Amino acid sequence: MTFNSRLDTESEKKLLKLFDPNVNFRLLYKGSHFRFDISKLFEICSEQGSFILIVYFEKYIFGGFLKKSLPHSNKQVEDEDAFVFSLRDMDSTATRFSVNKGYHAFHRNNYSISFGNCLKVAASKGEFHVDLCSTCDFNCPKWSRKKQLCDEVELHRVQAGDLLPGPWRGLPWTEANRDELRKNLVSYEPPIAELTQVRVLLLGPAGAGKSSFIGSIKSALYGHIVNLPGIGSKPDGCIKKLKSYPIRAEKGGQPIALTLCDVWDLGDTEETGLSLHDALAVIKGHAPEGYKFQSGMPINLSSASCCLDPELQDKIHCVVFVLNARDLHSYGESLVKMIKKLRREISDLDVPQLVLLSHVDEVCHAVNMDVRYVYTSRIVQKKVQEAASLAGVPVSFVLPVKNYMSELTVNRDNDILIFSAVRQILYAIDDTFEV
Ligand SMILES: Nc1nc2c(ncn2[C@@H]2O[C@H](COP(=O)(O)OP(=O)(O)OP(=O)(O)O)[C@@H](O)[C@H]2O)c(=O)[nH]1
Ligand SMILES: [Mg+2]
Repeated sequence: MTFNSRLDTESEKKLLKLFDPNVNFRLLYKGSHFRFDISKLFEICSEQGSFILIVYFEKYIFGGFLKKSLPHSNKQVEDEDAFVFSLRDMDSTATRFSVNKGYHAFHRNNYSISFGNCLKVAASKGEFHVDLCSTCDFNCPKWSRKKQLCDEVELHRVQAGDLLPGPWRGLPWTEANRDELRKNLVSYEPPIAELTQVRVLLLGPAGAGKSSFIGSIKSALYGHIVNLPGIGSKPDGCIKKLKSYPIRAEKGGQPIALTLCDVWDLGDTEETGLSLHDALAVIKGHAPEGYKFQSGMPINLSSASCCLDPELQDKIHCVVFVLNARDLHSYGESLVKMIKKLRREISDLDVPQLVLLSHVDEVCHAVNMDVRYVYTSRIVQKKVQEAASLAGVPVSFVLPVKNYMSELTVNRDNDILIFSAVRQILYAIDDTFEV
């Protein structure tokens, strides 16, 4: 029988921040599921390794962490790593109070469990009552509640998380690498003399992060966050026309040799969003800048605004499928079919194709805390494999990124991840022209 934690994602993230990035929680016991039977808690949770006990009130969460296991029998446990914590609905972070040296961190008997004298949960007649006291055994939380009935009690194992012993792709997270990647992008020269610019088209479902990626490249280059209009505005606000974004090294400066092109999203069904016909027209360079796409109205190539015989510089030189790591599993069959059809057609045009996997910060807690874990994360690795199989490309063609979104400032490591994705795109273009 399964049961879900009462802990919402935001609160879980806040609690996880109390720990090393490489841990996660696994729910073992939920009071309401077991009729608040404490003997069941002991039966299920004893000797299961490090754990947190969480006590829920309407607007507060309290709890304690023990690095050692919950003991099988009644006894006291010494644990220098133990702490108690609190989190209120409106708090931006959870607060942790470490055990003071020399005090017993934990104690259990048949009817109760206690973190020092600070937090005690006692069972009586199918209910759990909680005592919270301000004592000196745990670094002085200002707590005071006596025999208060709580809404829920949960015990979660705190277990080794999802980081691999070493990265599955190497990327130096240094200032020097950031500068080098930036310099190489800014001084990039297209592989053949005929081209002054390479044009990269971003294709993907709504909300995948296409516009955000363009904003992120600009942000990393300018050194401050650039929010493009239309980012995240759903559903009608999304861009429905062909829009090219020349990239500049500095705000207002000369464009570098890279232009990114944004279009209408690939729809969930055959009838919605950018059609195969229109996508190919853009890639072949027939669609004029600003062309407005409409459902059921394919681009008329013989219209005056269309370019029947485009030059190489008007065409797309690399297609990047942007997919959202969080939504991969829910992409519909017709979207997947569309991507595969597009892939086949684009391959016939000898245009390189890559997959940009965005939102990786939302699938892995460690990456959310620190983007440098991106290539050590087992979860991201799995998502990259899923994206590769969805799009039918080798795993090495999938580039995980975390776009800038709610941040106010850029940071070195995220710049490195964004720049390194751009570097792979430029390599793919160079390699294609070389053969
Ligand atoms: N956490 C997180 N959020 C992201 C990331 N990339 C984009 N977002 C958010 O996802 C939402 C959609 O991003 P957009 O860039 O507008 O997506 P889009 O592909 O341009 O979507 P349409 O224009 O509607 O097709 C926005 O709220 C972004 O802030 C990412 O890497 N991580
Ligand atoms: Mg967009």
